[in-house]
Amino acid sequence: MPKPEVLQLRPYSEHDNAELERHFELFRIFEAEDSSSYLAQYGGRIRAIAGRGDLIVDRQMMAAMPNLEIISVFGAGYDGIDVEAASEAGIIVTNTPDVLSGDVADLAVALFMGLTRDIVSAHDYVRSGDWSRRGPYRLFRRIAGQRAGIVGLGRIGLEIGRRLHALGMEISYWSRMAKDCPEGWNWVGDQHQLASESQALFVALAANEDTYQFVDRRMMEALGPDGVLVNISRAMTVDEEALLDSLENGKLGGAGIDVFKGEPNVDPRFHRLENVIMHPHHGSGTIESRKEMGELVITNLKAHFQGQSPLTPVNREVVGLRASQRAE
Ligand code: 8YV
Repeated sequence: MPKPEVLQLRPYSEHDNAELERHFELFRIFEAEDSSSYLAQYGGRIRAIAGRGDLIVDRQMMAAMPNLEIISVFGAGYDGIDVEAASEAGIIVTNTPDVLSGDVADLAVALFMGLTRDIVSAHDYVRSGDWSRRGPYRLFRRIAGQRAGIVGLGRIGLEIGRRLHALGMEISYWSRMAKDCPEGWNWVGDQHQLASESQALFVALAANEDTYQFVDRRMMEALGPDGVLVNISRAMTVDEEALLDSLENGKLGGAGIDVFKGEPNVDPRFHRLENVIMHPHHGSGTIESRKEMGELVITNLKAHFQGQSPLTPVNREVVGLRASQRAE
């Protein structure tokens, strides 16, 4: 049996690359000098894409692959994919949710604790010898009893809340509608009100056109000079210009940031700030998460080509449609 043809947008881990190769005929577009002519040459053969959430697959690109059936995304986020265009063309889109939620939530909490207990500067204080020269370090605010606000209570937001609750924090959240969540968590339907009632705000939104710069200057100022903002979602969910202004002029106390506009290039204004902890978009960056993400990317593709439904579709309706067409 010939292997289904898969367009690979970027290399994966060695293990995942080998697994992909075992099951599919790979077209590694990232090795091509000119991707448009590569697509013009091979687009007609491609039946699937192995991608990543932030890598663009737009309407035009899909049109260059008339036999495309499925886009399998490595990542929970799929903001690079035009899902509407995919659905219109009957193309299934899958992602890798759940397997990384705990690890991303761990990082959110680590960034928060790193900020509130000043881990980076305190570490330098010891290492530089300042401790013996200048005496005891400054005092912090206790974490237990603080009010946490979670913006977006999806899978990752829920895991963040569970961890913060275990630390003794009060949990409130914003989402369009109240969600099924642990008892005692408080739904706040107005994001600005949530910010004004919170001491720490955790952004766990899915990135799409509705959430573009959802966390605005007003929210940052409502959070205030003693408040901290943590973003482990996507840079576009936060107004980065407003964030930098607010951190520079002290209207916002601090920020823990895993995601940046234009990453891996980071606005140099971030480099000069003392009240931030930064991380290189690595919330899912554990061996375990990445392994399970890779497995899920491949399992989704394999299931589809074996005539089954993929495990984690984003546009479920297309899967249903395809299944009913197969049954006819
Ligand atoms: C990246 C992520 O996919 O899951 C997401 O949405 O942003 C990450 O897990 C990962 O960093 C690979 O680049």
